[in-house]
Amino acid sequence: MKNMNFEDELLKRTKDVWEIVESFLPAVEGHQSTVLEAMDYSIRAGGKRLRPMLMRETYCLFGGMGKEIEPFMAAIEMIHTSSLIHDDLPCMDNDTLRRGLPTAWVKFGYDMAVLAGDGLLIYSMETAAKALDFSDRPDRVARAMGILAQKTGIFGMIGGQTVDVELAGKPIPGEKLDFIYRLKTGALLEASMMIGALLGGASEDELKAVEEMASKIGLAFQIQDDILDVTSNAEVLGKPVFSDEKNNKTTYVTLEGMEQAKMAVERISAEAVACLQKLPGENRFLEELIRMLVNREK
Ligand code: GRG
Repeated sequence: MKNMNFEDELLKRTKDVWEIVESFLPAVEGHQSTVLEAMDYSIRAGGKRLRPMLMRETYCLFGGMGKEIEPFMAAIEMIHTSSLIHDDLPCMDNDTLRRGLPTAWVKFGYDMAVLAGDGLLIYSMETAAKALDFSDRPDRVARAMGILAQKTGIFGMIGGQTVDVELAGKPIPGEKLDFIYRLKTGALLEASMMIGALLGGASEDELKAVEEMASKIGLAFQIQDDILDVTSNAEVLGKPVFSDEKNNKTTYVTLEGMEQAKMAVERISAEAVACLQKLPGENRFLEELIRMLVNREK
């Protein structure tokens, strides 16, 4: 990152990442075009594209230079978008605005939104498998697909969401909240960075270190999300504020208070940057990205 203005570079890399993701989207056509349209609408709606960006930056950190990362970048954004579609459903957070647009269920109906979430989720696996066409290490691609599935499923994001939904309206002890955050938000960030590291050629010890760093980023990211739900506004966030209060959710802010929450974000993100600095290689953009993620305003 030579003489880089971080904001400009972030814009440029976000555009590059989006072009890669977009190149893997299925055409909206055929008898099932309604569900394809709902998938397409939700993924094109915007968003920061953080997960594929973190994946690519971690891949570069370990010296990765090929194209086998690209299907995985698209896959992780598909999974993330599928989780947002389902998270907004009336049976979950019942939200009507996402990424500044009507949510998928508002636009396409409850039935099509469920199917669009399912469709994106499984199309992500079909997409990730395309990495075999670009790689001479099928063993790594197979392992990366395993990580992707595990961190998405009941031992990852879906597991965390289960506990989150079950405990809505009930008091949650700190360690359970920690479990929810590590899984529902942290797991996909872990998958993103671990897959980048694995395909980039990281050793087993390095892979573990990356998982730990990403887990910290996930925790700080979710606490910041809780903070923004109270302090920001719908125009900036592109989604409703006070969604947690509406759904009687215990969050880090309701449990520990705003000041403690802000201090936790600072502390945990500094720990994540320290983890990054212990890894071999240098990626100043990634370091700045981690700082930006947790200090973000949307
Ligand atoms: C898809 C089968 C299936 C299940 C989904 C609903 C669910 C299970 C999980 C919800 C996970 C969730 C939405 C966690 C919150 C994570 C979070 C803080 C999301 C916001 O991420 P950003 O800020 O969003 O990166 P953008 O819009 O920028 O991409």
